[in-house]
Amino acid sequence: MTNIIDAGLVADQNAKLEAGLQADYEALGGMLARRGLDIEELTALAQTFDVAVPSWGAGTGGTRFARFAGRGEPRNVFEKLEDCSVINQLTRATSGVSPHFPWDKPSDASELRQAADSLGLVFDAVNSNTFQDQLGQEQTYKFGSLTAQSKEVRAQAIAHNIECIELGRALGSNALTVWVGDGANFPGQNNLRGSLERYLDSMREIYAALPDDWNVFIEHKLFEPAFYATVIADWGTSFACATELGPKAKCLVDLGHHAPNTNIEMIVARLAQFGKLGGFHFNDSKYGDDDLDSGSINPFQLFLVFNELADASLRGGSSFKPAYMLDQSHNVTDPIESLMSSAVEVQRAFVQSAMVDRAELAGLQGANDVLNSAQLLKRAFRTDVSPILAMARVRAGGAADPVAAYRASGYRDRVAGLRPAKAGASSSGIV
Ligand code: AOS
Ligand code: ZN
Ligand code: ZN
Repeated sequence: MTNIIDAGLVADQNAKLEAGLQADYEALGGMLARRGLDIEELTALAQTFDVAVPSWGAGTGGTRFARFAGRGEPRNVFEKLEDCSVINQLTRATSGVSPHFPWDKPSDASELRQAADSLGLVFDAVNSNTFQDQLGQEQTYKFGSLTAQSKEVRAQAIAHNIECIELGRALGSNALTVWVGDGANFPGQNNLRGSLERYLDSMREIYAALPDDWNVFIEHKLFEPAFYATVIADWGTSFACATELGPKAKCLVDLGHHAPNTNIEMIVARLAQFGKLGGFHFNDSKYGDDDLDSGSINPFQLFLVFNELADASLRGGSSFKPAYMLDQSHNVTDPIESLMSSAVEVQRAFVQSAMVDRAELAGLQGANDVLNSAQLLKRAFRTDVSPILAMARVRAGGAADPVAAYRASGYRDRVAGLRPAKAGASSSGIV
């Protein structure tokens, strides 16, 4: 595997932090032992964690008002892969890349797969894009895609999704994520039931093109760009459609796609209970689909989501394997730094949730000991597992402090020289 960041530099950076890390790790280990937890088991568990990085996240996002380009942004999918590889090299927790078509459409899929492979990366779920028009495209998605009134528009959107499956297949992926912004901006614009009927008809054709070992993930979102009525607005609609379509169709939960204060962990529990939890787009939000860095606003919510996942995996065993992806938009930070930090935050919630003694929790719940049930969760959430995460990275060849190592490497300056700034609009205004 090609290391983009010099391995010697990472080792030097780690050496500077080694004594402190060791001391913190031992102190934490002692504290956990008094709770009956083995720090080595938790570190080994942390090393199993993997969350895919969205290819579009490597560039600076934007809002509907403006996009302020970052330095050295990747200009094509190969450069996106290089950035993703830096993220994985330093965090050792992001071996997958989730590509978006046609933004990342390769002229030669095997060359792209080879490039990913040489960087130690694999392709995760592929994403279709029928929420914007591409240059030279015959039909417009202005009035919808898979749910459009026009048969020709729907046919084009279906064909695009099928092409995504074919590309994904050549890249070694095994899932297609479908998010459509289709819906209405005005009451009366669409027949609400008719739109969903057309969605299902279109999705049936896409579903029929799935290889045997593939899944299709239905991603719901409350609003935007349809501000009055989005066709796939909530988990109920997503669940109903996934159920209609069949076993390969599952629901994808993007943490930013709910009304404020929605109990997302309960949605996760419901979908897991009925075998329809396909995966996640992790991010954080304060108001709407803000696409802020994971864990930056509401880390307790992230922890509670993982608490449900821990429960589901205990019940479901190894067959319970939802796909983890980040889906963020970075407007004011270096995307590589944000994605590394987010991967670590999601991994943190994963490890913290493993520290909850589930038998003890069940006992407290059974005894209606409400206060101690809540405290049990809080105790895990309040425990700073940073030394475990750092140790897991170091042992796997990553960086004790990924952002510090990244800055010390001068990677951004280097690529800024090689990749001239790209003027104009975002490749992804919507994330
Ligand atoms: C849109 O809001 C969704 O989060 C999608 O996942 C979207 O396709 C992706 O973020 C790329 O723009
Ligand atoms: Zn998303
Ligand atoms: Zn979104």
